Amino acid sequence: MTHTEENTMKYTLTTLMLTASLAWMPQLATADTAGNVAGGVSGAISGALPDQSGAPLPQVDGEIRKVDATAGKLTVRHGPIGNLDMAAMTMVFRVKDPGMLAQVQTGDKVRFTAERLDGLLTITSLTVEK
Ligand SMILES: [Cu+2]
Repeated sequence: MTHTEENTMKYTLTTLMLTASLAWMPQLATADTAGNVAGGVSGAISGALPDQSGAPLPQVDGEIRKVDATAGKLTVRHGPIGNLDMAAMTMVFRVKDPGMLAQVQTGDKVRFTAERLDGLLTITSLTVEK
């Protein structure tokens, strides 16, 4: 066996291994999705608490104070949020859907639902009050 052939063998092996690991990528992606499912399961566990029995999230009244399209965030002056044990205040929320940012302008009155997703307070649905 010449050195060239040996190198070719090594290259082929490396390629095979790479291919094998690449073939695993979709599995990893699935595993990641499974991780989200696991997150949902832990959410379901916390949902077993008496005050979170999977009821629909309460609609919260708010007024848009600032739209930060770059950061994907909204500053909202909001009323009490029962599901988050939060009193009325002005604060920054992440939005679940970036499209929400295009629906609102500073000063708009809105009704929204908010949840803690991945540890971040997130507006999960939003409607503008006309
Ligand atoms: Cu708040």
